[in-house]
Amino acid sequence: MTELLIIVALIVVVIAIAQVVRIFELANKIKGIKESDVTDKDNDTQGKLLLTFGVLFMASFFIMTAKWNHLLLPISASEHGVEIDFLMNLSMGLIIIVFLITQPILFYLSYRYRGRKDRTATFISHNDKAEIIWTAVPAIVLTVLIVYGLQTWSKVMDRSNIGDALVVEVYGRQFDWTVRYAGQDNNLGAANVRFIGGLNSVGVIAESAYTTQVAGLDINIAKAKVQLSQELNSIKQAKIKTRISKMEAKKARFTALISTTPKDLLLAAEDDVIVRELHLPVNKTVHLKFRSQDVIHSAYLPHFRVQMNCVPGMNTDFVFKPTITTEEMRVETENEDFEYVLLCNKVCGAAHYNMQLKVIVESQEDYNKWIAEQTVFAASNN
Ligand SMILES: [Cu+2]
Repeated sequence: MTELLIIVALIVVVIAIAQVVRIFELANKIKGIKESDVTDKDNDTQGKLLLTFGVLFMASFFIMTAKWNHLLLPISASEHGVEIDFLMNLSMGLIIIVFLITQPILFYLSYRYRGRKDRTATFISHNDKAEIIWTAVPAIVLTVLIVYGLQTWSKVMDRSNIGDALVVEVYGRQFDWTVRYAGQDNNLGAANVRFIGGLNSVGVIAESAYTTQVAGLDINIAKAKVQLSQELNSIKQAKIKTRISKMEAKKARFTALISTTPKDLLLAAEDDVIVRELHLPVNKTVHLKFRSQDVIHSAYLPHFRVQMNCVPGMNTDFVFKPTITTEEMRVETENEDFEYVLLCNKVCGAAHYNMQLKVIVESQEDYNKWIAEQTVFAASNN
């Protein structure tokens, strides 16, 4: 009911405004003023309104900056992030300086030289000096920013220092993240979505998993065969046959994958560790490798200035070094509940908003202690 009343009230207001405008038009017609005529009074009003808008606009910039500046990210918690922040602050600084100079001038001059019957414009055909200045200055500034940006980017994406990096895989799917550590050998085993089965939720290709997965399939195939032999209804028989052939195809797929994966990779997979939290030792280079099961996700670690797409059927990665532990960041942000987080930054479906993973940065000792407590892949399959 209230909604209906609001709609009726709005319609009445619109009609009233239209009528007032109509009255003005008629009054002008009587006075002999054409609709297209602009009087000095009109220009004066418009000029003052523009100046008022300009003042409010500039004031809103300062008020919003003062009020919401604290919502920006805290200092970078990674080595390369400091450079990204510098580049960002440099660009924003330049933009804000230009904004603070040009906008007040724009609004003031529009007001100062508002239209008046006795004022005519000065005609200047061109001015070489002015044109050179306003072309050269932005061109130089932008070139410097772009070259500096490209240099920073190639430094951020540098792969030359990954020799002793900790290798970790981040696996995205609708709607959660799984983390796989490479284990003692720091070598991740191969993985494929077509190898997912039983407890092997991210499809790690390993003999231990193969044995369990195939054993499970064999039991189900045998059960289905017994069922088939007892079934008299032909429609149900056909259904069971389809189920059996699907399970046999799956078994063949597993066998094909296990037989085409090199022996050393099969072995490397056995000591992998699969968990639901990302623990990182501080001041240690991390080589994050990303995979996705279903659609494109984007692994976003805002505090480390890291983001990388996770694309199904493709391997992407990012190398960085965390420099501030969770504990230190709690002190820095004066927030004892502070936690680092990895978020999905690609709208990937209904529960995208909740696709996040807790990230913990800790000392090497704490990390070693934590990883030692986790179950290795070979053991988790039995
Ligand atoms: Cu996602």
